[in-house]
Amino acid sequence: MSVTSPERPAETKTKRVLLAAPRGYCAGVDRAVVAVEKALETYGTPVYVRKEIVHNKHVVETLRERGAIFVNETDEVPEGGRLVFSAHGVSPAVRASAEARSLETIDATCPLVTKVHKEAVRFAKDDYDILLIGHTGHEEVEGTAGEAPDHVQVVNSPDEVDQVVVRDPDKVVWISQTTLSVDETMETVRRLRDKFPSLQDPPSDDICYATQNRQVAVKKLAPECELVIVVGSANSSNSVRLVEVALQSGAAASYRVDRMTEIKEEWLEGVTTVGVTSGASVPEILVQDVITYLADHGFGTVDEVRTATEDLMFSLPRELRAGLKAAGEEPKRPRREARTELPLA
Ligand code: 0O3
Ligand code: SF4
Repeated sequence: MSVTSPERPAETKTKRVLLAAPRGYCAGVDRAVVAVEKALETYGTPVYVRKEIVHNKHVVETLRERGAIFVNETDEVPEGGRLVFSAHGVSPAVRASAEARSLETIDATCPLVTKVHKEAVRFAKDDYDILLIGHTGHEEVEGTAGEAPDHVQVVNSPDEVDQVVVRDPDKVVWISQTTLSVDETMETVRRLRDKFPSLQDPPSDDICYATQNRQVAVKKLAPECELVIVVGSANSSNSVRLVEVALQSGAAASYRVDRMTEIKEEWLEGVTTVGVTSGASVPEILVQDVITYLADHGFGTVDEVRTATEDLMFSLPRELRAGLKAAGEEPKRPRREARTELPLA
């Protein structure tokens, strides 16, 4: 005897978005972007910016439209011109060349990057071999290494540890770029310590709070997602790391997009849960565009996955505060982004 069960519609799962929090702008990026905006408002054009103020296409394009002129080096700025140093920091050699051209500089280096510079200076003074974990060619690494070029060597990844040679294995310290993968960095440190048991740790975490918080949030949501979309530019180290973290934490797929228009419809095929986050240099509006796109494609439910709350805010660069005061302006400022944690209904 055969029993036929009545036809039942296939179970339909609700398509949803898990939205990471914290995500997007950190305190150092907020300060740097506001610094350029305020410099333009206070002094008018031209305001030159060395390198991208932060590694985000949209931010750079927007500031360029407002009159900022982005240059690669100080020698592209006319003598006596006004130059903003990017959030990633600069080496003493760059400062010296700006001074030699009598440039009016505004230093938008994130204070947490400056902290790492100071560590490099201090350990070099004590004649340590300094192993800087970071990516060769990244502006932050160039700036930090430039503080003590005779003492610093860059270690790009755990696999590079085998090649590291130091003068005295009992006088070695590691420091790092602020925007690395925490897990990969710890693996590099583990291998370094196997090789140099007396390896000294930096006085405090060099991978900053914002980088860590964004990775923790992605780790939490990724196991539930078939897809994680990370908003951020290709040259943004911390954004690229978020894709890696999502994949390592269980997301079936993860892609980085600069903006909503880069999302491919085929990514959504068979997907029920999409995770969304953004790097520390990414304006919230770009994330909201992604949320709107997903809602238009049936992902109307948005649940926030919050793992930390951030309220850190840095004061504007000293030179700019002085300039604002001289111009009779209040140097205090609101945070640039009034953050919307969830899309407006
Ligand atoms: O260092 P990274 O490439 O991640 O730079 P972003 O994307 O501009 O993010 C801000 C980080 C920063 C300015 C240095 O820590
Ligand atoms: Fe500063 Fe961290 Fe933001 Fe870099 S990611 S600008 S170190 S707060």
